[in-house]
Amino acid sequence: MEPLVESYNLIELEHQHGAHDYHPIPAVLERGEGVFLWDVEGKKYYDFLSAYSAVNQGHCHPRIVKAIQDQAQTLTLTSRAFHNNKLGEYMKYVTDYFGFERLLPSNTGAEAVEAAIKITRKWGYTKKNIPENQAEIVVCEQNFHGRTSTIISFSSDSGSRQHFGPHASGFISIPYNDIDALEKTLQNHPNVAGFLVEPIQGEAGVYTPDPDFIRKARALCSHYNVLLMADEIQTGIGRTGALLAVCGNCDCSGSCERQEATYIRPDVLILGKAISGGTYPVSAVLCDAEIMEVIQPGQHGSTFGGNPMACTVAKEALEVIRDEKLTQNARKLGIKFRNAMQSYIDSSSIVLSVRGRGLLNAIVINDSEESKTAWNICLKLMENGLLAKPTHGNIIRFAPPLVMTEAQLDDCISIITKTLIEFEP
Ligand code: IF1
Repeated sequence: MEPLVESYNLIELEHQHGAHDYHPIPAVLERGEGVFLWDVEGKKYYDFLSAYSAVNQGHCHPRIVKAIQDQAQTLTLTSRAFHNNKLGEYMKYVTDYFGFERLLPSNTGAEAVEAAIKITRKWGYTKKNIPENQAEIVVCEQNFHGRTSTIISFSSDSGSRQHFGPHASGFISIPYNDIDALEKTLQNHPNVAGFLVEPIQGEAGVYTPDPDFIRKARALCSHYNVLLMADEIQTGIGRTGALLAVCGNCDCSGSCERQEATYIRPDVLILGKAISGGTYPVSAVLCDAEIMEVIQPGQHGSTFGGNPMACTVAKEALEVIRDEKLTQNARKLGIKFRNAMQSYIDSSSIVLSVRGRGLLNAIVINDSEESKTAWNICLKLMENGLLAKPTHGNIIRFAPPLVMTEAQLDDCISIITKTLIEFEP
């Protein structure tokens, strides 16, 4: 499918003047509202990526947009050299919301992961008495935690890592979802300060671990005095049908209030993306005071972190999640979506399986990782009015905004199944 003239020119402009750091689906978008996007030719699409789960509240949510507009006219940035009147209120709101004592503000996901690594290492030296420069952090194979030079050091993806060395040391990689490997590692490495984990691996293709993996990891971390660091940048804030994916196994319909016996509480919680509803880069690290106190003035910071725009927007975006019961909606629609896909798969030879939780799902295409099939399916989905993108060659991630209605989901299921049928042999 050839892009139309205006799209083509705009794509060319990027290609000629930009770094070739992405290979996007050829849709050139200019407007969004709720679950919909429009391209420069006026074609309307369902968004089934949500900017990698950043736009959980839907595009241009009127409440979030109003918060931005009002704050933009009042005060945008002070730096942390001074106080601003939004930061304290925001910190109180978010720590109450997620049940932690302290928040460290930052902008992008990778920055928050970096901050979490620094906090955890310093906790290791000052509270666990790990000898200086010996702290280790256990990570999982196929992880995705961002693109900084430290974070890519423990990536298992060669494209992310190769020729970007020398790489940072102090990370031990174990297979994901392998509780025995975690136990052995913690037994044999007394200098481990933290275990950094995604409750569901997004980039790995929405790889969902065994239901008790995180629970057992929690118990092991407590036993070995290791901080459980949950990267909920992609999975958090309603996406998986629970406020946080770490409590995805409890039966609270996403209304978890933490007194649930089944709630799993990380020691260090990392949030990004949807904390602002995808309108402004906002991220955060949350933990209790006993851990956060390792950071003292002059030891960490950011020009933009905690600015009044970010605080105002993120508070509004979190209120929207709660007021519109988006977590519960994600849970309900997710079940419907996977059931519909499963019944399609039962008589399909092009789709092997569907997996995920809430509205973070993926289908596995019956072809090799090197094949173009998933890419071609996504191009056809685009033609049929739905935007999604392959990951790992043969997996297609489906993650619409959480404001989707049941009728819209029915419409999308019919677009997806009609498209897939065209690829059946
Ligand atoms: C890209 C994936 C999603 C993340 C987790 C930290 C970050 C991310 C769990 C860093 C970012 C993104 C970035 C994006 C692709 C994308 C992604 F395909 F790689 F896995 F979402 F699914 N932790 N994820 O998922 O956050 O610094 O980007 O704000 O193009 O690199 P960031």
